[in-house]
Amino acid sequence: MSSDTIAAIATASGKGAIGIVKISGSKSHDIAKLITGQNLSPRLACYTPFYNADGLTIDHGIALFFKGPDSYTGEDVLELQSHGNHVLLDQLLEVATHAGVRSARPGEFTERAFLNDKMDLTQAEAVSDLIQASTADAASAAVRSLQGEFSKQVSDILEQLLNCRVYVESALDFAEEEIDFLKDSDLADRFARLDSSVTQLLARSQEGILLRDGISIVIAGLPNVGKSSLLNRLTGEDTAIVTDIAGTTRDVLKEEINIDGLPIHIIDTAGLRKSDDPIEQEGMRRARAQIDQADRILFIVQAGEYQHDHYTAEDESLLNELPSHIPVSIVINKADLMHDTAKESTYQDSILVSARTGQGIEHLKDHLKQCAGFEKTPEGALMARRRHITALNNLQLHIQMAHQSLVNQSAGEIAAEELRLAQDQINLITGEFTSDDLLGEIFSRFCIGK
Ligand SMILES: Nc1nc2c(ncn2[C@@H]2O[C@H](COP(=O)(O)OP(=O)(O)OP(=O)(O)O)[C@@H](O)[C@H]2O)c(=O)[nH]1
Ligand SMILES: [Mg+2]
Repeated sequence: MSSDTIAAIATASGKGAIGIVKISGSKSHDIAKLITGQNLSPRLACYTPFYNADGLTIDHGIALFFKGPDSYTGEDVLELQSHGNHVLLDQLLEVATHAGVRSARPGEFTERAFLNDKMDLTQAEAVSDLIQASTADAASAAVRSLQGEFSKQVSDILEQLLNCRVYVESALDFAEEEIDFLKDSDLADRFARLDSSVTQLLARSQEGILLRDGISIVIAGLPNVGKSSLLNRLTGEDTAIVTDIAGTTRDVLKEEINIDGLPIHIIDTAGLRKSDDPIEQEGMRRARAQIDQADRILFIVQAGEYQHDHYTAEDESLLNELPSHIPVSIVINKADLMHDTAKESTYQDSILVSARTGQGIEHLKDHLKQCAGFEKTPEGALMARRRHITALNNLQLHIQMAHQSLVNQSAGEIAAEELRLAQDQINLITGEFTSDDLLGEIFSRFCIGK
């Protein structure tokens, strides 16, 4: 348990009805006495005057004392609810500081909760994800993980894995019977179940990550093809300037929409063409910088009146210049200008829309969802981190290798080793083997006071 006591303002900065100061550590009870003038009973809300460091009453509010280990951090915790004014809150903090309490680092309360076994690492990370969640779906996924659903799935996988390990290792102890024993169909079932549990957890976690991070889409193409009009149509707002003058957009415009809970960061850029205008050149440089970082490029071309004249030679050469590692969706805009006969023909690899009339926009949204691999799992998304996905993928590989070495080579020793490596991956997720550096990195991304 940490020896020093920490304090922070837990509410967002600015003025509000209520502001909260949180203190955790062995000095919490003494600080409560200094600030309220009384000995607080645990878990009893106490309406009391608050005194500053000079002993003057600065406010009346609620003080709550939690005796460790029955608290958020597992230590003695004091929560002071005053009016939400930082001048007041700062004075409350000052009393604590004078008594030798130091300011908490970002995420330090939750870090202590983790170190004192109040929650595991995935739950601690879910706290931060819940605070940051920008959609209701992302928040639900974070709550599921915070309530331990992710951890429960992981421990279920661990149990199954241990089962397989015991089975394989005990087979090794009976070397003569090894081959038959390891080829037992019951063992194959166990491996299959384990594999499918990992697959299911991966799907739910990937959905959670998508709900939190979304995907970023850059709208690119020649000038005047309707990129900004498409941005406006997708967001339903009149954000970008649209004119019939080629080279209207110069700045990079960023907007966010969500499609069935999937956040999509849409970036409108300057049309790409040869130009001597230094402002337009800078716009194009910025456009290309955005393109390089996108998850996907929406390459817009203008519909020709007839089917065969959609792509100009300029479109083609621009398309060939795009970075090859970023996936591209070709969107043919201005469908309303097309001849009826051309509309009837379908274009396999491209999406036909009209930013003006809204035609094809729903189809485009479905396409984006599909490209992102966004599928709602029946059990619900679980908030997770990319490192969890990496660990789960590695875990699955080790399990598959173990199974193969049993089936193909009857190599029990190798299988046992693979299963041991698989277990290391689980320990990485739960935080059992996590290095201090990684812990520092994880908690530093929290807000102060949590
Ligand atoms: N008929 C029709 N006109 C459109 C459509 N989309 C855009 N336009 C028109 O095409 C012209 C150019 O539209 P913008 O959205 O400014 O095109 P842009 O690609 O952003 O152009 P730059 O910013 O110059 O690169 C405007 O006159 C729009 O009204 C569409 O779906 N149908
Ligand atoms: Mg534009």
